[in-house]
Amino acid sequence: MPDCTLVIGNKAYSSWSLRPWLALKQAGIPFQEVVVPLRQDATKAAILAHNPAGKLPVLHHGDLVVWDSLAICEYVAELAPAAGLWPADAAARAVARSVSAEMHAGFQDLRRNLFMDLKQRHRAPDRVAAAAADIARVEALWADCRQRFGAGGPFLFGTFGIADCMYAPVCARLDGWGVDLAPETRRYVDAVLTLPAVQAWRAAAEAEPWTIDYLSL
Ligand SMILES: N[C@@H](CCC(=O)N[C@@H](CS)C(=O)NCC(=O)O)C(=O)O
Repeated sequence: MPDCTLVIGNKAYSSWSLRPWLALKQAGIPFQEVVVPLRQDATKAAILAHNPAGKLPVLHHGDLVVWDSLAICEYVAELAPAAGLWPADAAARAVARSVSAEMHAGFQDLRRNLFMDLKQRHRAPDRVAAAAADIARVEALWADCRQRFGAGGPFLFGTFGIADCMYAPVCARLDGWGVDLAPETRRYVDAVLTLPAVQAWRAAAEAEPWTIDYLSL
């Protein structure tokens, strides 16, 4: 297999980067990683050197360039079909794709107010309130997936998959901002956050030298 390199933003803040990184790790595909620190003078030029679309993450696999978190996750699923990153059942797979796309395209209030910050925990009831409708939708969505498709394990569709990659940063946000959660939501959040790969990402994030104060931006 040609060399695989995933270019990502700082692990403490780059929620989009966590998603395909987790897919690669869970699929057992070896890859190099390059971290481009966000919000520095050289950031834009550094990203453009890796991805003409100007965003991270981007995957380089030999000569192939794949950008956008969900497109990379899809590619990883094709590289490693045995990893079962999409459910085998067509109906479950269609719902898994729907919930992944909903995350990819939506939840702006949650993303804007409860940004991912793995360097510190925040308490801001006003921000949680501003994201309340998105949080309610996420909890309902997860409960529905777990109830209909989750019998085979602790994840949205039982075993770990791309839908879980897409929501892993949401788990970190809900946990990091101290959001009150239904017990079943808490169980799912804990299942994701205690995955060894997620813990490894968090440890690397905590060790990063860069700090961004998003509250003051
Ligand atoms: N829809 C894109 C979003 C990517 C994105 O917004 N990435 C941020 C980092 S988390 C970025 O590249 N920011 C740098 C910039 O916009 O200059 C994806 O899913 O990959």
